[in-house]
Amino acid sequence: MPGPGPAVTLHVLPPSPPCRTVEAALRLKGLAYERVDLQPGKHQEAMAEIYGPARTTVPGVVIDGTPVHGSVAILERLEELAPEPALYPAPIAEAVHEAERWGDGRLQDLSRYLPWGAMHFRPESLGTFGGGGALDAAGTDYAIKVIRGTWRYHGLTAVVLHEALQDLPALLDHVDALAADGTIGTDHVTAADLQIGASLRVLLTVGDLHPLMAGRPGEEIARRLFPDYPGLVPAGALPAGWVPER
Ligand SMILES: N[C@@H](CCC(=O)N[C@@H](CS)C(=O)NCC(=O)O)C(=O)O
Repeated sequence: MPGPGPAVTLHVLPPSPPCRTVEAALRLKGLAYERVDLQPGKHQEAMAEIYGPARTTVPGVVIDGTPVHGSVAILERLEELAPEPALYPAPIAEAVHEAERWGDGRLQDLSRYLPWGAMHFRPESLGTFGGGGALDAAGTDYAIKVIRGTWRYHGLTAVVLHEALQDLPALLDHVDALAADGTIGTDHVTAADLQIGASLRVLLTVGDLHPLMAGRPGEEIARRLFPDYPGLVPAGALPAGWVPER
């Protein structure tokens, strides 16, 4: 039987950082929702049917029959629907909007490139992302196919991966600055915490990135807000010298 709140259906690919962002926001707002896990590859057709032909990425939500597509638009809509607790608290709302949009850019790209990039070198670790251990030989054959397909889909090459790694230190410095000025990382969780924290949590699945991230505010936010995120590509996967020094 429908509850007193709006009817919310969330469409996701489960490991996706912006999907985690939206799910965390729904929980924070105390809104009941039904989550539909789409099948990678088939998700585009399903999303286009609901959200329109140009809107094939996840996440999307349908709220009382109205589709809203993309993590930023969804968080803004959730704020209208359930103003408390505020995702954009009044005194810092503008800074939070800006930081959220920043997090929806290059940092989110890296959260896709770097785990898939590192996995190329340790394909058996794909099994850990499903909550299991490293894959056996037959499983690794399958993982190699999946990882190759994902590299093709994202336009990943070794050069793209190397460039992404070189961009990471400046992005992490910006996260430090946002925490230092109180836009993220306080007890009051904002839209920017959820957007940035989800991407950083996925980056923590790459063991080679731990030295760059350890002990910094971004790591604390990511682990606090997204405690359960399986998967680890063991340190030493990426070619020597590709990860910048801290
Ligand atoms: N910036 C968008 C990103 C959407 C996006 O690229 N989502 C990825 C998952 S993280 C996706 O749908 N990938 C599959 C695809 O591109 O078809 C948002 O935050 O909603």
